[in-house]
Amino acid sequence: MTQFYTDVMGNRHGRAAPDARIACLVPSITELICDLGLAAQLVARTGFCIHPRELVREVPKVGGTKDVDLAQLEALAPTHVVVNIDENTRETAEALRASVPHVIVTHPLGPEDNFGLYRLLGGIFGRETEAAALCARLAGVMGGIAGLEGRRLRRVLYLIWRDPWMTVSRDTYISRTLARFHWLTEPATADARYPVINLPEAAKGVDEILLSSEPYPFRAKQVEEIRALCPGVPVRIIDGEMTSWYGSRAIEGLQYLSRFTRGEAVYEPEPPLDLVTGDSSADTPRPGHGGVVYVRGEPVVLSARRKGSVGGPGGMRP
Ligand code: B12
Repeated sequence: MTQFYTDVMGNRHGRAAPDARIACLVPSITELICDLGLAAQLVARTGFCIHPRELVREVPKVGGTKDVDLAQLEALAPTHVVVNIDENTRETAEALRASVPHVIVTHPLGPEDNFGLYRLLGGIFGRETEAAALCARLAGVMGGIAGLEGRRLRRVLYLIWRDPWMTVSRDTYISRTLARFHWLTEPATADARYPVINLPEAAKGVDEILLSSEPYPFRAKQVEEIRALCPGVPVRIIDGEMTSWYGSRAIEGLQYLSRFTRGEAVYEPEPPLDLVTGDSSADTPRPGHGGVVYVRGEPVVLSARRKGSVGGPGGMRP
């Protein structure tokens, strides 16, 4: 009997042939595909699909998550393309349906949805063992945070963009992930999944403002700017890959948040990506660790070498 795997749109996908050609337009899922042992079958990715660096380096890039070069992608003849409702546009998915046999649609909305994501891709591409191993690791980490029930509720404003200031609504992966640690994002209700806000207004009454390191590359300069706009509210940079990358990174992400929500985690900024193409640092070697780290939101200079790189977004186009 043929087995089918159903994606979030209700599309059924059979078991792929061993030589399936996979394109992935979702950065965090590209990493998952590699962690499932499928890197050799990846024929296309976006410029923002940067992990695992060594494995994706050789995979052709077909634009950004929102501006996919369809002609370039189709020329690579994928049999399967993985998209996500938040990351990609409906137009991209619909256009691809005309030429690609399988468009796999994803939309994880909380850490628990990673189990289904691992099983969906593991099932379609014959990597059940690898998917089961990831599920076991995730279950272990989620079991570890289940005992935080006594924790005090903390109200946070999580900023993802500047000019205009944007945040996340409660039904997003980021918000639901933070909620696992009893951190509730404000505002409690919003008319968009990623609402534009009036910053000083939205910060009223929150315990802390979190600046996500992506998609806007918030750095020390913006910490100062926001402290001035919202006096008295603590401001801290948080590693956006740890809060918004569903897929295999979610396991590390939950561990990071366990530490971060206890005030222990450090965010060490890397050189930012080019905001338009993701290109500038995706394939170029990054400087080693060292430089500036953030300890409880405060920049701490570890070495003089990167001191100058932290003050501003240098070369980026927000
Ligand atoms: C909100 C936001 C996010 C959110 C949500 C996802 C998203 N990308 O929209 C979060 C914080 C999770 C996020 C993460 C990332 N983001 Co972002 N993000 C934004 C932001 C600030 C606003 C976009 C927005 O308004 N989205 C909400 C609206 C458009 O989407 P929507 O209402 O949900 O509507 C869409 C869906 O409903 C979808 N849809 C509806 N029905 C269906 C059906 C199907 C089948 C599908 C597929 C889609 C679909 O189509 C609609 C139109 O896109 C923009 C910058 C900006 N100011 O525009 C960057 C931006 C989109 N992000 C970007 C990037 C690169 C990322 C990251 C890769 C991080 C990074 N390196 O910067 C990550 C990836 C995370 C991952 N898991 O892999 C880039 C894309 C660049 C490009 N040229 O393509 C932008 C433009 C920022 C930039 N650098 O300029 N991001």
